[in-house]
Parts: sequence; structure tokens; C-alpha cells
Amino acid sequence: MAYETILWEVADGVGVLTLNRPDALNAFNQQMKGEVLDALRTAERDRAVRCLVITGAGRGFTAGQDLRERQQTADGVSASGSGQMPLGSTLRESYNPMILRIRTMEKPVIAAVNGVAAGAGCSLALACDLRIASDKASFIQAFVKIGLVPDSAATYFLPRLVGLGRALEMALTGEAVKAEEALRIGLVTRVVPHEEFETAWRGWAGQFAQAPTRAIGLTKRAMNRALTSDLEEALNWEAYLQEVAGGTADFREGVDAFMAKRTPQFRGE
Ligand code: T3D
Repeated sequence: MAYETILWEVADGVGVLTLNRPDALNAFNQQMKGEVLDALRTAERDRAVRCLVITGAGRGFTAGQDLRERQQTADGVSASGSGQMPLGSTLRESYNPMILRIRTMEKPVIAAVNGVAAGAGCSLALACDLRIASDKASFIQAFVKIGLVPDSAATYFLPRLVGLGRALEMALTGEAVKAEEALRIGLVTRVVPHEEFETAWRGWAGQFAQAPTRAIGLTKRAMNRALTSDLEEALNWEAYLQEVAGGTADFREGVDAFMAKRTPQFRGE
């Protein structure tokens, strides 16, 4: 698939998906949703990708749903007299599959948040495994400002990351949380001066591209499950997944390298 609204590159084990509609702060129009979904599927299947980074072109990460396109849909709806905007179905057909694919992809996914992340764009960053932010980044649960509820799993991840009180404050006010505050409350784990930002996320992603990918994938699976399980189930699940990890070539390499006092060469197998 030839992309027009995103950039997709793979080099040295890292796949980089750049949202690329900078004039609209990389807001998601219909075409971009389709292209992002396609690139996520590629990232998941391509064994050359051992770490995925999602970032934005220009000064924004993404401003969420393209409201210009939504306004046009609304105009069409009122002209047809049906009065009902199909928001539930756009979520089910595009945003929800994006979030699920990021969560279930058995490789690390980093949100490299270069600028403002608003609405579903903020949710997208929350669904990634790791978040690194430029000091120019900000996070906005913008939904309330246009009379909507948080979506794309913001209600799931936000309280888990920052606690119910902060999550509700963000959702009910729609106020921006700047990068340093995001770091303080655990919304991101790294903040980097903007001039050093790309070097920083590329360096971080490069580390993950050399990591034992299978073990990372299984770790994601364990944590996803543990979010909704009790202690006994989590322990059983860990034991099962550890058995799987114990059968990988990377585990053998890790132990051999440790015994030989050398750096392991993980191949992601
Ligand atoms: O509809 C469904 O399918 C349901 C799903 C909903 C999911 C959602 O994401 S709902 C939430 C949608 N997003 C928003 O409500 C955020 C809207 N944007 C903003 O509030 C502000 O743009 C920001 C706070 C993000 C940034 O403000 P600022 O002052 O830095 O930039 P700006 O001047 O507002 O925006 C720059 C340009 O980007 C501007 O275009 P122009 O005037 O230069 O031609 C602006 O219109 C455009 N832009 C920004 N956000 C969007 C957008 N265009 C379309 N859609 C946007 N979301």
C-alpha cells in the first residue's frame, strides 16, 4: 500500500510510523486511519521490525479525530435528515482496532510524543508501551471541549497510569498537561529537550531492537492479562509464559553470554 498521510520506514530493527498531516496537526482523517491500521499490521507481521515507534511530523503528535472531516459528515447527516452521527461505528472500525493492535503486538511500541497529543491522539499515546516526550509536548483529553466522552481506551489507560483523580481532572477539564507535569504524574517516563528528541527516541528504540523480542512480547501479554486478573491467575499465567520464554533461542543465548561474561546477541527468536 502506498501511503500519503503517513511515513513508514524500517531500519536496523526499528519501524518508524510518522503521522504526516502537519498542517492539521496530524489529525486523523479517514485515509490516515486506514493507512495507520495497515502500517500497524505490517509492523506486527514483519520480523525485521523488533521495535515500533509512533511519532508525528511537524509541531504536533496528533490532534485526534479530524474535526473538519467530522463537520462535513455532520453536514451530510443533517442534510439527509437522519440526525445520527455514526461515531460508535468509526470507533469500532478504526480507532479500536488500532489500540488493540498496539496492545497485542508482541513487540515494544514507543510513542515518541514530539508535540501536542489531543483527543484520540492522546489516547493513542497512552495505549503504547512506552512514552518519551519532547519538552514541547502536551497531553489533552480534548473530548469534553466538543461535548464528547474520552475514547480510544483513554478511560482504560489514563486512570491506570495517573490514578482516578488526575484522570478525571484531565477528562473533565480538557486542560493541557505539559511534558514536565506529564513526567511528574507518570504519564510519560522520559522528557527530552526538543533539539535532542529524535536522537533520544532513536537511541532508545535501537536498544529495544537488540532485545529478546519474544520475551518482550510475552511480557506484554502477561501485563495485559494481569491488569484484569487476580494474584493466583497472574502467577499461573507467568509460569506458563516463562515456560514459553525458556524455550527460545534468546534465553539460551542470554545464559550462555552471562556464563561467558560477554554481551548477549539476541536475535528475537
Ligand atoms: O468523531 C469520531 O470519529 C469520534 C472520535 C473522536 C476522537 C477524537 O479525537 S475527538 C477530539 C478531537 N480533537 C480535538 O478536539 C482537538 C482539536 N484541536 C485543538 O484543540 C487544538 O488544535 C490543539 C489544542 C490540539 C492545538 O492548538 P494550537 O493553538 O497549537 O493549534 P491550532 O491553531 O488550533 O491548530 C493548527 C491547525 O491544525 C489549524 O488549522 P489552520 O487554521 O492553520 O488551517 C487547526 O484547524 C488544525 N487542527 C487542529 N486540530 C485539528 C485540526 N484540524 C482538524 N481536526 C483537528 N482535530
